[in-house]
Formats: sequence, C-alpha cells, structure tokens
Amino acid sequence: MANNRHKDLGLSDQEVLDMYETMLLARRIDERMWLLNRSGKIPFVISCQGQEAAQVGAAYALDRQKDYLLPYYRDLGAVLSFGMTPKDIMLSGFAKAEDPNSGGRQMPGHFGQKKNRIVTGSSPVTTQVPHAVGIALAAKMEGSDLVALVTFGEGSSNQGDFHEGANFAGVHKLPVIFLCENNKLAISVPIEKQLACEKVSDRAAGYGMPGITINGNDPLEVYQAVKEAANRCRRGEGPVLIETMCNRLTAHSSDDDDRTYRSSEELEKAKSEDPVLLFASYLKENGLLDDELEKEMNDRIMNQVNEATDYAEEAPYALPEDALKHVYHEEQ
Ligand SMILES: Cc1ncc(C[n+]2csc(CCOP(=O)(O)OP(=O)(O)O)c2C)c(N)n1
Repeated sequence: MANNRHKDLGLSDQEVLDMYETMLLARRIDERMWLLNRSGKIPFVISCQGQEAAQVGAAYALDRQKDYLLPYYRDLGAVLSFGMTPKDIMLSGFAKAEDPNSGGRQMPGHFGQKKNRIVTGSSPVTTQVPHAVGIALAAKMEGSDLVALVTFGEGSSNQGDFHEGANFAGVHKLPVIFLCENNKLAISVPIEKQLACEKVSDRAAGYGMPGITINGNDPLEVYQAVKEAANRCRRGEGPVLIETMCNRLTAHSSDDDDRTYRSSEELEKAKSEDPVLLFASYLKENGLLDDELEKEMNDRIMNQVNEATDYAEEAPYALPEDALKHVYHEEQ
C-alpha cells in the first residue's frame, strides 16, 4: 500500500532509491566475498547480510561530509554510505597493499579511512565506543557541531568499554550516538544468555540518556531515529542509545557453522524479514521501483563488484618491509 513515508521524513524519491542501491550494493559485495572465500581466494568474511537497513538508514541520517563513523565489522552498508568504494572493500578482502583500511594487514571488516572520517577499530569488540566518545569530547571542546556515530552488536554492549563510554558521554553530554545492531546472537550465544535486562536500550537510563528500541529492518525508521538523535546532539543535549532489532542472515563468519546452534526454522523466519527485500517492496508499492529499474540497478552494481574483484585480485601484495608501517612511531 502506497504511503510515501519517506516524504514525511523529508527524503526525496531519489534519496530513497540511493539508499536502496547502497543496501543492494552492500549485499552483492558480501555475497561475492563468500564465493571468493569458498573458492579459496580470500581468507575471511564477516557479513553485513540482514543489517543493511540499520546501517544505511543510520548513515544517511548524518552529515556524511562532517560527522564521524566508528563502525564495527558488519558495517559494510555504513562505510559504503560514507564513501568507501567496492574496490576499497575488495582490496581489503584480498589483503592487498592498496587497501585503504590497513594496507592489507588487518582482517576484512576492520574498516578505516581517514578521508571519509571512518575511524579504524581493533579486533577486541567495543573498543570503538570509547574512541567515539573521545571524538565527541574533542568536538565539544572545539565548539564543532559534528556528531560521532558508533555501532556495535548487542553482545558487545556487555563489554566494559560500552559502559565506560556511555557513562562518560552521559555525564558530559557529548554528541555521540550509540547504535546497537541487535541481531540476537553473539556468535552462538542467544540474546537471553547475554542480557539480564530485556532490552539493550534499557541500559540508557543508567547513563542519563534516552534509549529506544526500533525496527532495524526498516531503513526509514532507523533514519528517523538517528536524525532526531543527531539533532539532539547538535543542540548540545547529549547522547542517545538506539537499539535496532535485526537479523544475522549468515553464519557469524566464514569460519563458523551456524547449523550447530540455529534451527533452519529460525533462519527461515529471519530470511522472511530480509531488509533488502522489504525495502524493495516499499519502493515498488510507492511506484518508485519496478522490475526494469531493479534490473538496471543490479546490473550496474554487478559491474562494479566484478571490476572491483578483478582489480583487487590483480593488485600487488604489500612489501614485507612494510609490515610494521604505522605500528611504531618513525622519526621523519
Ligand atoms: C573483547 C573480545 N571478546 C571476544 C571476542 C570474540 N568475538 C568476536 S565477535 C564476537 C561476538 C560479538 O557479538 P555481537 O557484539 O552481538 O556482534 P555480532 O557479531 O552478533 O554482530 C565475539 C565474542 C572479541 N573479538 N573481542
């Protein structure tokens, strides 16, 4: 049923089509990564599949020329929205020297790109949270109205880093948005064995900030929540915790077999909530997308994915002597 909800949010038809194309691009890159992994060409994949709506909806609600993104490993949709390219992602998958994330020295999913204000993270989960709070503190001290968006899984919200960062941000009213992508699994551990409270957003009260739980399969709902949170941050009123409920449609990573802890019924239910398919339906119901345009978009995306794959596969590896580059301070 047509309802044009995006117009009420101030989003143009073109903007929602762009959001959809970014979600689809993330999905297609991710699917290619799995094929490359299973054919022995790349060592590791950690997927965004099922979380694209939360990632793209949140990123589009920010000022992508000014705000900072501190993503976690599933955030392919968010980093593409902030300007990373399929080529950048593939160079990281193949661990090549030109990889902007780390020169091929970090695992895939460790996103970082200075020119797009995507701040690199570490493998221990949740370390990005205190980093985001630090950036928000710097923004406040400098009188800038930029916002830091930090994302993490619900399992990561049990780490000390989350609580320390959230408390500091709450006390000092810092412009940081805590976005939890709750896919209800931390590797094999289900949500009921992770949290003693019902929702991750319940924790916000302890840190003096608003906390909300929303549908992470709907990019428009996420857009609205993050936009309102960003406006609040820019007014100097402090942080917000947003919990987006979504699904992980793949195993935890290419080194995991989720059949050992997730039933096929559970997976089927998750697939029935696929955000890429749901958003395509919304666009079709509102007359913005038809089969022809969808095919045109998909062809355009597949050309990019193919070009990026070929480029990265052919690209040279880093030199052995560069292994410690940027690890230790070097005298100029
Ligand atoms: C401090 C730390 N503990 C454990 C791990 C191993 N580990 C990697 S991902 C992960 C699960 C995190 O779950 P969640 O935060 O819910 O994110 P999801 O993978 O479900 O998106 C764990 C335990 C780690 N990387 N860092």
